[in-house]
This record gives sequence, structure tokens and C-alpha cells, in this order.
Amino acid sequence: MVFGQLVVGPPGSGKTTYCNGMSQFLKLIGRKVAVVNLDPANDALPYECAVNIEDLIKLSDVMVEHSLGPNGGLIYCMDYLEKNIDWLESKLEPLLNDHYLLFDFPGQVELFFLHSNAKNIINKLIKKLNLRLTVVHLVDAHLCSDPGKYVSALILSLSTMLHLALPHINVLSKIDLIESYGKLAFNLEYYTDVQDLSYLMYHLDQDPRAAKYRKLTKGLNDVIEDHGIVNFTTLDIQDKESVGNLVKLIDKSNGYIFSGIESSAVEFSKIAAGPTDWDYYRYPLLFSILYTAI
Ligand SMILES: Nc1nc2c(ncn2[C@@H]2O[C@H](COP(=O)(O)OP(=O)(O)OP(=O)(O)O)[C@@H](O)[C@H]2O)c(=O)[nH]1
Ligand SMILES: [Mg+2]
Repeated sequence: MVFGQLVVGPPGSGKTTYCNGMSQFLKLIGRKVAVVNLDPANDALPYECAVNIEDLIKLSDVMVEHSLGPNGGLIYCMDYLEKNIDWLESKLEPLLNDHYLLFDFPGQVELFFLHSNAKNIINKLIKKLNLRLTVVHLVDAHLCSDPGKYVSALILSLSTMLHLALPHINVLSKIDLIESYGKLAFNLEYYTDVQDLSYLMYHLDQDPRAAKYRKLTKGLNDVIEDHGIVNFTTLDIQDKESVGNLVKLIDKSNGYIFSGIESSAVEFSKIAAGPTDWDYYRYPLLFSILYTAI
């Protein structure tokens, strides 16, 4: 069984930086990591890349050959990758023995709630290669500084969760910058826990532009609250403790924590229902490796 993360999120939310930081952290705690770049627009990669979509197709070539702009070109590249999934499978196969996989995706969010190419690629890989993957959806914490943008972030997160239908963790990235945006309308837990959104309506009403769309925003808030599945974890990619806490959540969501454990279904469900720290306490070796590293 092979474990890993699918790193997605809007442009500039920090996906490539995250893959770099996360791969370094995972190596530190003893995992063999392979980063897979599936963004054909990623020119200067900060990490050493095990597989690069650029070796299959180049965005610049597509734009010239098919007279497409960068976004249309990107969709073409993802369609091309889906048609040539054998290429990706053959590149991944040698890594499957002992690597943990990190997939760096493009920032065009329409790939994750509109088009089916990225979803088909992911599902084919999961099925054919027996992968256990968690979606790590990065959203810039800056969006908390504006109630309207925060609602957009919630809707985007919900759509991505429903579209991909995989273990999923929403992350507020670049949390190190949050104080520079001024005082937030609520404390950070309000945003991470997605608490009562009716309080947000009051703040939206203070802005004449937002007030115009009150009914729509209220409807969107109701959709988010009815589903009740969106929340966020905060991440400072330069802080080992912050990265370590996220790793624990991811390990639980994709089943990494259970790998190599011979136990009954009852034991597994106890672990699944318990708090994350308890898992590491229960498995002292893993716990000590993790905490020696951070
Ligand atoms: N302060 C701060 N800056 C960050 C962080 N993560 C990323 N950045 C910066 O944000 C910018 C965008 O980061 P990327 O990692 O390229 O973001 P991306 O999501 O891969 O961007 P696209 O691939 O274009 O969608 C870069 O200038 C990074 O240095 C963070 O945690 N804190
Ligand atoms: Mg990137």
C-alpha cells in the first residue's frame, strides 16, 4: 500500500512551497519521499522532482501549437495526461515499493470542481496502483480578513471536497502573515471551526457592495452549514510543530497510521475515533520519531 498527499488549492496558495517544506519534514522523520509535479506551468521547482509532467507535455508548446492561453493550455495538458495515464503510471511504479508520494497540482481551481480530467487521473492512479491519498487543500489565510472572501473560500473548499470525494483536509496556509492583515473580525478559531455563519452576515451587511448580495450569501452560508463538513487546520510551513500536527492528521485520514499494524476491526475503529495525539502515544516508536524530529 502506498500513501501520499494530493496538494491542491487556488493559485499562489502555497502548494509548491508546501511540497518542498513537507517533503523535507517527512524526510527528517525517516520517510522516503517522492514529489510528483503535475503542474505544467511550474518553471522553477524548489524541490527535487521524481516525476515531472513537463517530461510528457510542455505548456508553452501547447499554447503555441493550439493557439491557447495559459488556462486553456493547462486544461489541454491535463486532458493529455489523462489520455496518457500509462506514462504517469510507468513513472510511479518504481517508486511504489518504499516511497511516500506528494503530488503538486496546478492552481486552476476549475480543475477540481468543474472538469473531470484531474479527478479521473487521480481515481485511475488510486485504483491501478493501490494508493491511499489525502487531498490537502490549501487556502490562503488572507481570505479570513474579508468576510466575503471567506465565504468564497468555504464554497471552494466544499465544492472541492464534494468533487474529489477523497479523504480531505482544508488548510489555511501562510498563517505566519495573518497578523499583518490587521485585526480579524473574529478570533482564528471562528474561521478554522467554521462557527455560526450568521455572525458573518452582520459584518457583510456593513459593506454596501456585499449587502447587495445578502440573499445569495445567506443561501451559500446555509449550504455550507447544511453540509457541515468544512473546517480548516492552520499551517505555518516553516514551523516544525505546525507541520508535524498536520502530518498526524493526514496520517490518520489516509490510513498511514494503521499501516503495518496487525489488529482487529474493533481496535482500528478505536484508533480512528480517538484523538490524534493518542495514536502516537499508542505507538511509541512512531511518536518518538516524530517528536525527535520536531
Ligand atoms: N509568508 C509566506 N509565504 C509563502 C508561504 N507559502 C508560500 N509562500 C509564498 O507565496 C508565493 C506562492 O507560493 P507557491 O508555493 O508558488 O504557490 P502555488 O500555490 O504553488 O502557486 P501556483 O502553482 O502558481 O498556483 C511564493 O512567493 C511563496 O514564497 C507561507 O507559508 N508563508
Ligand atoms: Mg505551484
